[in-house]
Order: sequence, then structure tokens, then C-alpha cells
Amino acid sequence: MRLQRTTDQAGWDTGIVHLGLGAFARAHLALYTEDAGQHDWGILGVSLQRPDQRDRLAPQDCLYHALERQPEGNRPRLVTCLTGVLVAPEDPEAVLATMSAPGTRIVTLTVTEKGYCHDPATGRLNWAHPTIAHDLAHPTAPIGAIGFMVEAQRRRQAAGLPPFTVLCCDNLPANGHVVSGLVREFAARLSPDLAAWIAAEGAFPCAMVDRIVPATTEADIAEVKALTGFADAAPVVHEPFRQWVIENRFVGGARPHWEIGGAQFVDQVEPFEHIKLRLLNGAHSALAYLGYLGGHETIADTMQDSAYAGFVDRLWRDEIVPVVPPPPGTDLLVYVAALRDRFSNPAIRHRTWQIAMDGSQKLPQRLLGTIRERLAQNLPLPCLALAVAGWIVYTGGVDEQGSAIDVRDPLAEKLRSVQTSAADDSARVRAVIGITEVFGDDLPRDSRFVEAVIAAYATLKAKGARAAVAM
Ligand code: CS2
Repeated sequence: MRLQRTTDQAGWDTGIVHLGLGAFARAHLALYTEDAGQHDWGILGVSLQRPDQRDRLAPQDCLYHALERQPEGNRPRLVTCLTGVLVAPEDPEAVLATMSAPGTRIVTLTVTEKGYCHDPATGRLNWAHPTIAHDLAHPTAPIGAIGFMVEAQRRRQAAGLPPFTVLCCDNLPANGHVVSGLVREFAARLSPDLAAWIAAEGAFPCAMVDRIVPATTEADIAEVKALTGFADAAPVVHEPFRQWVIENRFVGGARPHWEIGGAQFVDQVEPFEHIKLRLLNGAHSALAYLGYLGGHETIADTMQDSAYAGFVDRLWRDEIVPVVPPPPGTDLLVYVAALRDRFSNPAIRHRTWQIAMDGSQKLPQRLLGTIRERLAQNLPLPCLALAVAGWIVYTGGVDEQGSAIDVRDPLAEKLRSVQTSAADDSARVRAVIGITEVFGDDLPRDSRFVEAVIAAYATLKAKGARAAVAM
């Protein structure tokens, strides 16, 4: 059966423009918006690079199924709140027109860590980034998220409209503050008046988003067809769990009632974000590198292996929990127990290779913050050091069987070349830790950290990842 809108379905008007339309936003933001059920808050999705989402969604009127996967079975749900999909490189003007339309009051983003073109160690804009350089030279025809937001806000200011709220849904620490800083830094180069207006009138609430959403596969598409009868080319699959903690700061207070779907509006997001980035994402990245090297395809497979399950328990209990303050009313051991179940859900096939992507952009907030806390308290960090060493081996580009690893990372070239030109293993580790965009100026100089990673790297090389995590 073909998926198409019927006349008895109520329509949605665009209230939100979402930059970086991927599976995560369609399984998280869109479902909370669907639950809120306010039809003036429909979502217009924008792909900043590829046309594939639009090509799949447009022929089915932007309808799709979200398939909740549980060990006990699967539950498909039809999602209707997407009002359209634009592909920015094909028509940047259409994107800018929608972003600066009066009905658009919120711009949400999932452009991944690297999409902000910033330096992950400092949170400052990387002016040498080709996307930033392009958008500075051609501000009215941008290609990057920051450039689109600044030009659209400029048009809104010129038209006498209020700015839109910018709601970042990426896994960055203090994401609202970081994005606000980047937008204002970029705007100030073009027009100090615009930058001042955005600072005075705009809003960049911080938010913590959580739901495990693996990339959709052909098998998922076939399963949705078998379950629903619809030939849906663009379903998303997700775990049952979801969480969204949002700072309650929106321009003119205008936002959907996402709390209907369980979103929490709070004054301080930071404690929630800290535990999520460090306990969930930190462990995810550790398992991704070490699990991949040990031959495991998914996180659930890795958790099935008792050596890895024991390792991640030590990482959580002994190294992360003691240095991360819990948000009010949260018991971290209960949180960790839930994570163990979520990671072990066999119905979610989240590939280690997928999570391993873009480590240079992820490590600072996922692992290095915890490492800094432990060093400040002079505490040992064997599991964290092993995770960093796993990333170094992984980005070296050769697996334990001698086969090439398809390393996807904006710094992939640099990571490989510094490793190739180093004389020995210890020099290799030092060369990678010397990359200040990732490790800052402090960690390369901390011999406790450097020596711990050198030792972990040596163990990985000598014994392999599976034996290393079992130690
Ligand atoms: C994962 C996240 O791909 C990754 O790096 O760690 O996408 C993770 O699944 C989500 O943050 C869970 O909320």
C-alpha cells in the first residue's frame, strides 16, 4: 500500500524548521511534537547536504512510521507532523524564506557535533573551516547551519519580526550556550548590530536529548511493510526510552507543549546533560572503539560479551559515577542499571562503527571531561585510558586482523598521518594526544594521563581489545 495523506487527516503548518533532518530528529523531536498535537507547530525538515531523506519522504507526503523496538516485540506508529523536506544546496533561498517566515518560531538542530564548525576543545568557531569561510564570503547564500541561522535572523530583523528560538538537539555540553556563542561570533563579523539584536532578543535554550536510534536498514523497511502493509521508504527505528530536558527559555514563551509527551522544562539543564553525555555517550564511545576492535558489530552484541559487560560496569561505577554530580532526585546507580538494559536490548542493532564516527568531535565532552575531573582529584583512570587508547588504535585505521577500518572523522587524515609518521607506539600516542583541538593544552602535558594511555595502548596492541577489557 502507498503511504499518502488522506483528506480526513488534519494538516500541519510549519512552526519549526529543523536543520539536519536525520533519523534521530524523526524519532525524538517529531514524536514529542506529534504527542503535543498542536497543528501550528509542524516541522519543516532541512537536509544541509544530501537529498536522500527528501527523495524518500516527499513521494509519501512526508509521512513515515516510527518503529519502537523492544525485546518483547515491535510497535509501529504513523508520524504526520512533517510539513516538508528541503535540500539546502538545491535551493538555499527556499530554506531562508521558511526560516524567516512569521509562522516559524523555533529552529531546531541535529547537525551532529561537526556541523557547528567549532573547535570541540574550546567551543569557539573555527574560522579556518571551509564552510565558515564560504558563508562569510557569501552570507546571503549560506551552506552551513550557522550561516543559515545568521542570515535568516538578519532577514527577520529587517522585516521587524522577532528572532526565532534556536533549540540545539545535538550532544554538545551546554549546547544552547555553545550555539549562541557561535551564532553571535559569526554575526558580529557581518554586523555588530545584528549580533547585539540576537543577543538581546533571541533565545538559545540548553537541552539534553536522549533516545537510541540506529540508522535505518533495508531489513527495517521490509519489517515495517510486513507489520503495517505500507511500503514506507523512510521509517525510523528506536528504543522505548526517551528523555528531553529543556531549559524553559523561548522567545515570547512560544513553544509546543512538548511536556504532553513527557519533556521536562527546567531552569538548569547542565546536571542532566552531564550524566547523559558522560555515562551514556561516554560508555557508548568506549564500547564502540573497543567493541569494534574486538570484532563486535553492535552495542548489544558487545554487551553480550561478559568481558565487555564487566568493563563497562567498572567504567561506570568506579570511574564516572564518583565524579559526576547527580541531578536532583536522580540515583546514578539506578540510571546506570537502566543504561545497562538499554545497551543490551537485542532488538536495537546499533552498530559500533556508527557510534565510532567523528570521535575527534565527541571525545572531549564524552570522556575527556571525566578524565579531567579524575586527574584533578588525583584518581586513577584505567578504563577511561583504555577507551582513549581504543580510539587511537581505531583511528590508526587497521583492525586486529590487519584489515582497513573505514574511519569517518573530520580529522581522519590528521589522525592517520600523525600516527604513521611516529617512530614507535609511545610517540604515536603522544602525537595523537598532542592534537590540541581535541585534548586542549592541559592533557598533553599531564604525564599521569599520557602514561596511562601509553600503557593501555601497549596492552591493546599486545593482547587485543577483548583481553584488554577483561583485565
Ligand atoms: C551515540 C548517540 O552515535 C552516537 O554517538 O552515542 O547517538 C546516542 O545513541 C544518543 O545520544 C542516545 O541518546
